[in-house]
Amino acid sequence: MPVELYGMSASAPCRIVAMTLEVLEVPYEYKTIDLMAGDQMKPEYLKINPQHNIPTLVDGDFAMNESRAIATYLANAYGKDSKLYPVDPKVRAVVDQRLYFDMGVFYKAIGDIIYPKMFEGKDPESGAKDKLKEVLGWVNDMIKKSGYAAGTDSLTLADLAFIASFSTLVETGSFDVSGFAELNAWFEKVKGEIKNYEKANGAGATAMGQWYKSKL
Ligand SMILES: N[C@@H](CCC(=O)N[C@@H](CS)C(=O)NCC(=O)O)C(=O)O
Repeated sequence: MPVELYGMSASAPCRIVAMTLEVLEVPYEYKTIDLMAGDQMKPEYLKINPQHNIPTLVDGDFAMNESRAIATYLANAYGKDSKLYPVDPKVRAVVDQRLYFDMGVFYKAIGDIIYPKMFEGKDPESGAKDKLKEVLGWVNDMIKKSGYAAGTDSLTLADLAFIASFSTLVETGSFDVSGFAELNAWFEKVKGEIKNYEKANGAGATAMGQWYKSKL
């Protein structure tokens, strides 16, 4: 039975998981959970994810949420020799650092720019743009070292998490990212290294961008 990914393509966390499945070439079935329709609160979904968020992964009798933890599970379970989640403790630690940073800092700073408008019809709080600029500078510096997010010589889960976040920001057009040269070069390069990029991330990021723009 193929693994099942419950989610929505507009959701950046869901796109991290979809890209991981594509890069690892794991067959999967995409089960759409439409947040606008309230699918996440249905009893059958709450059984597999009482936290009622997306994504959720179901692999046989095993179910879990939290996108970046799902990505590391998939790499451990299906990509044992893959460079996507390196086994060297220090290299893996840097990948993990990037994943936590993506959730708590990078995507957070992006959300602080786009979510107030999308969900509350408000402008971002003062200081949010300066914070995002600082965070983008850090991300640019991380990438500068080797052209990949974790300083490796090839794609890792850190790149998948960062591209889900960054593509969302770019598609909203809510922030001028042109000053971050290495980040933009990385974005163009890495898109071409992710199998079925458009299906797994590009289309969903565009949808998120259109949704944001519809609220302006
Ligand atoms: N840290 C979580 C965040 C998941 C998340 O916030 N998902 C949002 C959509 S992007 C959601 O499901 N919201 C609906 C809800 O929480 O009920 C992850 O990375 O998986």
